[in-house]
Amino acid sequence: MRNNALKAAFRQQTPIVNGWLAIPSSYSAEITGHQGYDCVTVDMQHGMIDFASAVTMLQALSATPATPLARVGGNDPTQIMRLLDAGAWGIICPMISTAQEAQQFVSACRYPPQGNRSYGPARALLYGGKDYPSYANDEILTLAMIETREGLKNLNAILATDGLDGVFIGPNDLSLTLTGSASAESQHPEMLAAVEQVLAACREHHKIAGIFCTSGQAAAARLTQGFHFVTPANDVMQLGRAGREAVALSRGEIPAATGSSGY
Ligand code: 3PY
Ligand code: MG
Repeated sequence: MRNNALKAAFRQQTPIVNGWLAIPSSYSAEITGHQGYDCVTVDMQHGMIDFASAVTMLQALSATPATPLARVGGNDPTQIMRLLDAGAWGIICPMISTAQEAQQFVSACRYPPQGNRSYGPARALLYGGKDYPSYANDEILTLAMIETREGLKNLNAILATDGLDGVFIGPNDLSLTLTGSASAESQHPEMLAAVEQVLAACREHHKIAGIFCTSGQAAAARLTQGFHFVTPANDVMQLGRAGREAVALSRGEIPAATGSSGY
């Protein structure tokens, strides 16, 4: 049995730092997995990653200390099933706006009787061991993304979903819907209130509060604020930033400031 270290970390109130991969490369995944992240997410929503690449990335991650996760493109039971079969130890599902959607998401991650995941654990058996089917329902992490006005309105009902481990704020989408402009570190009063609302609701329901951030500094501030699960930018943002900095330093210039969405 392979315990999900992220669930244990949450029980012990240890912060979880999550890497985020949008570049379809097993080599990038392997490098990222060795940098000290608690977990690394393969992004099938906005990343350039197809299923074949995701499998090689999950394979690469499973040779590192990081727990492999995937963000799916949508609340699609078939994609969720295939990524779990491929060895993802948790799923982040975007755009969850109602309790019914949260229930559908969690069901797709759980074998009967708790859910309706079809049986065929394939690579999950190689990563988790032969007894995977008997413990997968307890160990697979489920995080619903809160990034719509409706999701915020239904937050308590979403968090009450049995088997849901927590929520993950998509700050670009949430600020887009609340304020009309996408910004991962928005200081708009409505966005600040929304973030506090999510934190308070997670405390009340004893569930994980996660959020995407644009940098390590921003992630540190979110942990201080009370989040348990932070993503300090993705591989594209980090590569772009490192490149800009190298060029600017080479030319003796000051590195350009990053945009509001972090890219
Ligand atoms: C958002 O900020 O909306 C996200 O989905 C982060 O990846
Ligand atoms: Mg989003």
